[in-house]
Amino acid sequence: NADMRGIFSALLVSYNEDGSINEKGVREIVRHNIDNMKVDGLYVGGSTGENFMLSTEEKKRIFEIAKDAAKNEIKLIAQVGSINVYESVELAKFATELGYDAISAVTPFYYKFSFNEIKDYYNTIIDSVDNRLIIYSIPFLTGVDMSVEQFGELFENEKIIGVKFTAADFYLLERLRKAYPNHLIYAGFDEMMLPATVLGVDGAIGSTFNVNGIRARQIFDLAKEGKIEEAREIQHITNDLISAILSNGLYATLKELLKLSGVDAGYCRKPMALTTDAQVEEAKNIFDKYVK
Ligand code: NGF
Repeated sequence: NADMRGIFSALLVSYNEDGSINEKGVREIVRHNIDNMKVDGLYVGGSTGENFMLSTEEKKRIFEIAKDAAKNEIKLIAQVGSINVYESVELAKFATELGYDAISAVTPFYYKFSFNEIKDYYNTIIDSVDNRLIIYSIPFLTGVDMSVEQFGELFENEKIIGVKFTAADFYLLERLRKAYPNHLIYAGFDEMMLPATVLGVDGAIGSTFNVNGIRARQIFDLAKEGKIEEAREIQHITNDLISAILSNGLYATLKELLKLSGVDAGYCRKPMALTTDAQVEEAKNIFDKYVK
């Protein structure tokens, strides 16, 4: 599974003001990530794509557009997780037929599912397709925390090849790295990429790589080479950028920054609000300072 290592942008999706998908915009975001951010791959249908607010048909359409625009130039991961596991299976089959290199699924959320139910969810999804699966663990949004041993139980299924680790628990990250040296671990918090890389992650999946992909790769490569001080300098600039983005509204600001780079990134989808004039103004300042 070494082919899946590297820097993956969590794909932003361009929506029109009425919430419909802006296909031209999505294509431009995909190309910007490939041509200008030089990413190794895209994570399609994640939190960053505002995926959990979409219909099944819309999710499929985004998988299709991303695949078509990426033209086999990079690796593609399709996030198919949903608390409707039947939808997840349908999406897993769809993405696999499109040629996605792997699928991923968020831990089922909202209800307090038992670990055995979570395990059954993952096995049901991946056993329905001839593909590989990456667990999407994001406890601060899902409330689902899993132990080293529970990850091991999921990894007993050979088609479950790794985890996207969006957590600040570096003790757990280190324990996972030691216990499962041959599974893929992706760092999920861009602002903590350097410590995660020092602990040996295989790659990173992040929203801010849509605008900061070049610096993200520098941090990753420098850390792998042991050039920690140089990597830290770039992480400092990156985190100045990320904290400015977070203060101004994460996805809305990323979209404004893309627009300033000439990419038709559109709007967020309800219930997320449309961008205010003040947010647009602040995005210009952020762009001039860190992105231009
Ligand atoms: O946006 C979130 C959740 N997390 C992303 C990333 O882990 C999510 C992270 O890049 C993702 O990959 C996806 O599913 O789309 C952060 O946005 C970033 O580190 C800033 O905090 O809040």
